[in-house]
Amino acid sequence: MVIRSVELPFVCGVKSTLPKTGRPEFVLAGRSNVGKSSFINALVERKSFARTSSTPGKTRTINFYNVNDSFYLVDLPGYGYAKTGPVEQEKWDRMIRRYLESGEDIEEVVLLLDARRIPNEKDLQMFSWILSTTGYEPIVVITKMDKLKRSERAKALKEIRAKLGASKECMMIPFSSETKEGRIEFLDLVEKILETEEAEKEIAEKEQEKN
Ligand SMILES: Nc1nc2c(ncn2[C@@H]2O[C@H](COP(=O)(O)OP(=O)(O)OP(=O)(O)O)[C@@H](O)[C@H]2O)c(=O)[nH]1
Ligand SMILES: [Mg+2]
Repeated sequence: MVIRSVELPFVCGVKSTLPKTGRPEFVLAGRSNVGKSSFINALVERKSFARTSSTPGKTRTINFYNVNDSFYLVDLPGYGYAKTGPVEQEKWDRMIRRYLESGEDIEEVVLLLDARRIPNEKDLQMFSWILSTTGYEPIVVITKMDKLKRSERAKALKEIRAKLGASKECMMIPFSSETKEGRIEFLDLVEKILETEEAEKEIAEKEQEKN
């Protein structure tokens, strides 16, 4: 997929009304500092389009990135970061839940996990919450793969999959925003999903014409 354009038309705070984008949305969920915003930058090949930081808690709004006028990448604030205190954290968690539960255009939820860490309680909760809310396992993206030695890769991926209790079919993409590993794979997957979506729409429209 060639990235022709990227825009950030909607930025939502805790109390904002969520936009109706009318395009398939790919939502990025994950712990603070896991690399959600960096993932977006790597995908669209813009060094700092989405703001990133080495201190957790950088993204504090829901940001809707319009890519090619064809789909959205949605950057969420990270969960599990409580520097601002439990009250603020609870507000964010509620905002994220509200969006994930009611977002009509959500096509896929992508759960990002750090290659160097065994998923914690929050990650496991998120995984099973996504499964029960959407009916599907999320696409799992394993970030910061560049931090692992070659010899550690297979073991790390296996351990994460086991801890999640993910099915064999659950997509797990090793990724690095440094080396761009996994970029093409993820974009190809998005393309395939969009094509399937298009084909299904056409079939539905033809069926409707018949009736
Ligand atoms: N080496 C390496 N560092 C990464 C990678 N992805 C992100 N980082 C670094 O990790 C830190 C956090 O990245 P962000 O993209 O801001 O993380 P985030 O998930 O958006 O964080 P919040 O907005 O706080 O939820 C930054 O210092 C990034 O440079 C990666 O693939 N490899
Ligand atoms: Mg961020």
